[in-house]
Amino acid sequence: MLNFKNAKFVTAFSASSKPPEDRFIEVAFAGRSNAGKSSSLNALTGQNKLAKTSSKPGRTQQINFFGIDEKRFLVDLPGYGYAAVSKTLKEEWQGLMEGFLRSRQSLRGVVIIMDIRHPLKDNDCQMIEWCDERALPMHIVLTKADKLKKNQINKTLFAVQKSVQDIKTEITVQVFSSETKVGLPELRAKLNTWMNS
Ligand SMILES: Nc1nc2c(ncn2[C@@H]2O[C@H](COP(=O)(O)OP(=O)(O)O)[C@@H](O)[C@H]2O)c(=O)[nH]1
Ligand SMILES: [Mg+2]
Repeated sequence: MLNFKNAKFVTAFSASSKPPEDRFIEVAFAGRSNAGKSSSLNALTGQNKLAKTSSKPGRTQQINFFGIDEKRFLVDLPGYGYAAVSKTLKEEWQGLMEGFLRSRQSLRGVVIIMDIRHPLKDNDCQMIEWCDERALPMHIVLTKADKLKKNQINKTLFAVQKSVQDIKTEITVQVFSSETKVGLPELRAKLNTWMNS
């Protein structure tokens, strides 16, 4: 079992710098701004300040690498879909993310974080398309489940599963909450499977 509590920041790169060596094992975390990506990375690693959480969306403008051991890395992709940023900045993010997702050989899978109250927005579907085009496995994490009642949670889970059922590439869906930690063992198990194979 991987010890995610060992995770520490290693490096970052942006549109204007070079990515780190592409010869290890990586899982990327993607999601709309404010979906709860930083909080889920913090919950996963048991570190409250690993990935900055913020109620102000659109902050993370670079790709951050957190090392779990010498050859395994969690990759925090920039949040997308934040309306108040300029078109140029949006295009820059899009280019950075698309380039990374399409070409990165080290990637074993992509975790797509979605607010369970607002799943499968346009940008989420774009992510799924890029991953599907190169058969990169995906895991959708429906977070902030603590905000909904059980029947609403199940309804959304089934609806999202149904929406992605025709996708040929491996794609799984789970419920999560960084507040209550529901779904944390399931997320850990997924990452263990991806990063140990
Ligand atoms: N109730 C609840 N709030 C959450 C959860 N995850 C994140 N949040 C809140 O949602 C906001 C955005 O979270 P953050 O992790 O910074 O989102 P990011 O932009 O995707 O990295 C913050 O105010 C968090 O406290 C969750 O599981 N439950
Ligand atoms: Mg964040």
